[in-house]
Amino acid sequence: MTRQVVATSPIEGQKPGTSGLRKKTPVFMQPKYLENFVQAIFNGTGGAAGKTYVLGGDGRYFNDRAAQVILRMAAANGARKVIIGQNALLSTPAASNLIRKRATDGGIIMSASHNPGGPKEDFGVKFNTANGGPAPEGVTEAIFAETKSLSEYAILESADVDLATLGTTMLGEMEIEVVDPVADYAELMESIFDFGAIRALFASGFTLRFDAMHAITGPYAKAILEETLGAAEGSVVNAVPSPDFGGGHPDPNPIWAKELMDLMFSSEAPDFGAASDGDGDRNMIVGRNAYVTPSDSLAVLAANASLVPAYEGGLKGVARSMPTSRALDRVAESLGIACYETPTGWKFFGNLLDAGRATLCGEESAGTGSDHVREKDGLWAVLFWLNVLAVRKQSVEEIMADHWARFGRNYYSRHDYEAVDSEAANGLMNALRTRLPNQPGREVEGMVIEAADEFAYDDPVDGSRSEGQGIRILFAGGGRIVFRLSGTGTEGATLRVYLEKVETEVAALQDNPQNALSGIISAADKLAEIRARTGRNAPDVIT
Ligand code: G16
Repeated sequence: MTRQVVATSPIEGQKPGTSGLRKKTPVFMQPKYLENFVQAIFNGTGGAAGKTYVLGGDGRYFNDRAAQVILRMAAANGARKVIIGQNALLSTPAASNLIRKRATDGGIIMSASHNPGGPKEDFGVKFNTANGGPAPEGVTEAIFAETKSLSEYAILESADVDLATLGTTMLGEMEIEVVDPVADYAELMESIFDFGAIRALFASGFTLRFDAMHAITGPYAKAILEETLGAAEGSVVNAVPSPDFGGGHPDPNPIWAKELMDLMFSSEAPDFGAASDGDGDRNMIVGRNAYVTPSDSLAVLAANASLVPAYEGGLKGVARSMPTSRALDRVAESLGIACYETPTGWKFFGNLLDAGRATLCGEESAGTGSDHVREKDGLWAVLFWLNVLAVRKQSVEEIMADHWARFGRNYYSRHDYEAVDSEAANGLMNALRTRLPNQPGREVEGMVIEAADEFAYDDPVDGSRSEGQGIRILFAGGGRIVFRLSGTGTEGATLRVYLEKVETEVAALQDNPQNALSGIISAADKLAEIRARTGRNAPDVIT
């Protein structure tokens, strides 16, 4: 087993985005591409010598090969130990839990989340720090800086490590512990929720369909929902993770989880439907005839948190990403707790959670979580809903109607224009930016613009400032449009248009969101000249 120091040179474009480095798989598989980025992670975080890391991924194509490379590089860089999920599998929240529970120095997660996987699809690598959360911007900037000056990387020459067998082995001087990916996570869930109440719910005949979308949550959901909580066998579908997610797009939203949506709106619908994504941090909640938007789900969970054992003492505060609807703000107001508004990206919640300022966090992009880990957590959100349903003994539809009647409804939708020409997308954003000062007071589609700005965030804990986080147009009466370019796409630019309108009239609470938002939707096109600048007549994805 020899340690090799391989000469290399910087590779362009290794800048981590919203959540780590995501590229097309063939890009990641190019000679030295993965190696350069992994060496940059080690160099940018003070070296690997003597450190302990967690390693795992969502099982997508190249996950197994990348894991072997990362292990050999960690060993060659002097790491003390790597704790790795069996067969290099770990859901993102399970990885976050292990990083915290075992008090490690951080972890490397191999995933491109909800993006499709396969030889021609997407792959990704991200570094999480010792708190279990995605590296904050200061760290990702240091890693990026390393990618631009790298001249060599270190790797051990060795045979593949057996990752199928649980237990401890050595790779050179480094210890490798292969762990059951599910066990610690399942234990954590049991410490948070009222498993007795959920068990009783299933025993009473309550039915569920959980769509794991051929991705990582299959084994977790089978073990927890079916084997521990007593959901009928077969309630978890598409439960075997596959390297290309069964050829699908493992993004739990009404478009990509259409089969589940169709079922939930049919006469065969079970009581509750849910789905998670490629790496298990996103969730979709849908009741019988009732799709719950991620923003509404976050608000409902906050309003009902006292029904869950871990949160019955009250929430310290809540946080949402800026484009997430402001339904949460009204719940926070009624609870008399702070509601923080952060830029898009789970990494921005880390400081608030660590400082004990927030207990629950969430994003419109199907992410909800709490201070139990430092990632969003798909299955946790599903269990939270089940706990609430078990206690309230109402349907999802009834819970939503009740919530809107109490707090009003924030009609909400996101329109995505994918793989848009990057120049056109930047041109659209620049034009909006230039016109910002002239917007207040302007009338569009019968609505008056009250304020317009580009969101910047001053972290209240460490004082860091993040600029250029989305353009906001705020209308009198609570309507809002946000324009942002995605930081997770791997092809061209993805323009995200976030649309919101507040309704408090009881008679108008049950409308179709696209209908309720029609004025806001045409205002967005007028303000940003979407059709003219992108050449698109309609969004690719509406959530
Ligand atoms: C990642 C981040 C989320 C973010 C989402 C969308 O989610 O962790 O915080 O909201 O991307 O980001 P963007 O709008 O920049 O594409 P995931 O599930 O992909 O890790």
